[in-house]
Amino acid sequence: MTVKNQFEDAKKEYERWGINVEEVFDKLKNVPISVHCWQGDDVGGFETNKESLSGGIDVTGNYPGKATTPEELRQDIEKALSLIPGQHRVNLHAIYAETDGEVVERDQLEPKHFEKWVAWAKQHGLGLDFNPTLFSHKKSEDGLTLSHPDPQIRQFWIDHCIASRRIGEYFGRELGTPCLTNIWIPDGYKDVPSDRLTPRKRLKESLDEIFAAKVDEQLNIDAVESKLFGIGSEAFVVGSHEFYMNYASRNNKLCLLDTGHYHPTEMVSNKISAMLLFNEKLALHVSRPVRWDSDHVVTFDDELKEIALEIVRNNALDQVMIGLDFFDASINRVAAWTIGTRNMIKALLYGMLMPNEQLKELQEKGDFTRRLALIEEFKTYPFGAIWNYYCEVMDVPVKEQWLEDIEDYEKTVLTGRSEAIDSAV
Ligand code: RNT
Ligand code: ZN
Repeated sequence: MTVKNQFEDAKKEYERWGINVEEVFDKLKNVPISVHCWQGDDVGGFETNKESLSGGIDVTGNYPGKATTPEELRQDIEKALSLIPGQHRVNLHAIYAETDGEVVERDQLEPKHFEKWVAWAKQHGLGLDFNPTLFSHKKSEDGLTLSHPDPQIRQFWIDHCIASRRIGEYFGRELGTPCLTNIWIPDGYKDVPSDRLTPRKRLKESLDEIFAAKVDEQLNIDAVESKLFGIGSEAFVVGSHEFYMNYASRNNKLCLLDTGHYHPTEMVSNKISAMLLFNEKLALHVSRPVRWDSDHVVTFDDELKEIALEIVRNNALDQVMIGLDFFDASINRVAAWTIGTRNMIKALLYGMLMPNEQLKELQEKGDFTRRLALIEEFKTYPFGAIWNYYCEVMDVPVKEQWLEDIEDYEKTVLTGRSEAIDSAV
């Protein structure tokens, strides 16, 4: 049976529940996922005076073929995007600036340092998102940035964040789609603090200064990302969830929820509806924590499906800006992007193929037996046949066929890269 025949049979089963699969495809095609560039080079970046990764995050593994230049990184992203159905966005960090070998301090970064990224994004019809980088730097060596007691260090990071918002504005203007510029800082303490209020007060003041700089809100959307703990900030993180949730709502900024930044049994899927009632928009970093904020590649697991369901059944596709955030250097990095991004899209499709209206009614009526029964039965509906056909009509490889492309790419492109490094040593 062809992919199409399997699809036709499967479609009938969903149609019995009033689910219009073609309409679902049209909807899904228009959902952009913001694909993080940093999976491609282990959050390295291309700074001339590059420091090693710090800020309480870590990448493990040394799979060969890592991108070491912007050209290689773009080539790898292109490869991954060619295997992912739909039109998406790319999420950059300030450390991915291209300064032609010149040392440009982060507070001095300008739109011109991202011209090549913009030209590339235009060429491929991609939107760009952005992040100031407040880690992997001498001025964040002690794990403090915007909440630092030293006003000069604070100012440096404030200026970097303002410069970043202007770069975001430039992306928005050039690409005709607003850029989400997300601020995440590592600030915190390894051990029990003797004062939690003062650093939080300083962070609040720093953010006020950053957002006081005028940037066109039509072109750049500001977000703030909280965290629970990091490596070296196990006891206290200044920018906690409550801190940013309040800050964002008071200041009309977006709250960004990273799925790895909560207690292990605390689920982001359960937060989405609550956030949407009080905010026009919400941003996500979809990741996969394994025992800690480990940033594993996103898999098609229950929580991913639940997140997708919450977005879909609440008609919130226009309100939730979906971004990914994982970095695994123990497997082929292009495959990591492909697996994680395809899973995110697959989960949205899964959510769209549930009889959501009927399930809501059952709950309202108090019929919890049917609610549970249907949710469980739909888990083995022929979802795979619909997904495969979606990939086919979107002109990307069906099922595991994409692996061949990656294996070929590894042989012809990535392996050559590691050899080049080896022979240089
Ligand atoms: C760190 C945050 C943050 C980073 C990226 C690189 O815990 O999740 O979003 O992963 O900015
Ligand atoms: Zn994140």
